[in-house]
Amino acid sequence: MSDLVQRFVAGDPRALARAISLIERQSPEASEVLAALRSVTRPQPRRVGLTGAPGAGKSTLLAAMISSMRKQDRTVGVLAVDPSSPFSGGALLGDRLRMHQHTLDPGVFIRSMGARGQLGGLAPGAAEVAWAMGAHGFDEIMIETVGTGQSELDLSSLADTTVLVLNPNSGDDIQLEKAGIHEVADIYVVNKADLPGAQRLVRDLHKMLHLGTRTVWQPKVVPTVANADDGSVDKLWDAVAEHRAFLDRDPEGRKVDARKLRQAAAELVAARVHAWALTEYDRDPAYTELAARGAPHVAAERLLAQYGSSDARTR
Ligand SMILES: Nc1nc2c(ncn2[C@@H]2O[C@H](COP(=O)(O)OP(=O)(O)OP(=O)(O)O)[C@@H](O)[C@H]2O)c(=O)[nH]1
Ligand SMILES: [Mg+2]
Repeated sequence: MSDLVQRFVAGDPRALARAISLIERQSPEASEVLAALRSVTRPQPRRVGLTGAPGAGKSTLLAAMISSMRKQDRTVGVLAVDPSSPFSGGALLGDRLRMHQHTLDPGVFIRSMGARGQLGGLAPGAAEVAWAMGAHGFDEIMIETVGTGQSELDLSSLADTTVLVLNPNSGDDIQLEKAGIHEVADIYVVNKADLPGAQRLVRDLHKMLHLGTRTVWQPKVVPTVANADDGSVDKLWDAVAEHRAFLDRDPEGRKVDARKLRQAAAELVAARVHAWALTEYDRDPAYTELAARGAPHVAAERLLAQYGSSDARTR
């Protein structure tokens, strides 16, 4: 076993930080370390993902959720993914995290990642980083990301329980109409419930969710005031616990997991075809000419037909 793996398994936080850096740099050593860890570490803890519009209160909520776990002596690993930032690193987003009270607590590990220009989705490597935190032995893994449409989908394939953070009177009703949003969240939080309009949004959400097609898990709606100690955050943890019990108990719950996996797999395929199409464009000027003549869809059809032949994929 390499020295790094040994220190990682012994619980050295610097070994975790080092492993994460290797993953972020997509270093070949990262795959070796991850493979070695897979055989020696305990089963992964469940993950909670928080998403929502900028300023919805995700970080404030996260900090309050961490406090609530720390009172029970549970350790927490946090991954904050900012799809709008090309930067990664430990401290960069730290100021924005509103988690100062946790940064000196050895029972809490906080890491930020940028997204490096992936179509609005999560950073490549985010899944491995979350896994590495779980392997390191934290009791809870929490992931925060700003909602961009794509990032919610990515998050729902990364998290076991996806929490969508909404606010009263913030145009979220329009946001709710967006395709896909209905499907991805397991829990809807109406944060800033101290502001007017909260009850209305809670009611609208209940209406919307009952009209929804989802029959397997009936999503919860939880009002919270993240910056007040009013017990609402504990209610959110109760909802998370209910969802986890559902995942454990209900064989139908597996369908939800299968849906998430299917989503993740489809995105991987899309990313690969996208990369392939770009190299094909470079290789054959005919595609660029087609696109320049205002016929990118024709170029797309040809590319897809081309992709269907196996020699194209291995080229
Ligand atoms: N009134 C009220 N304000 C809140 C509540 N929760 C958070 N805030 C405030 O909302 C602002 C944004 O909170 P953040 O936690 O930074 O929001 P965020 O969703 O993490 O923001 P980004 O990471 O920038 O997307 C801060 O000024 C918080 O103090 C709440 O329940 N009620
Ligand atoms: Mg934040």
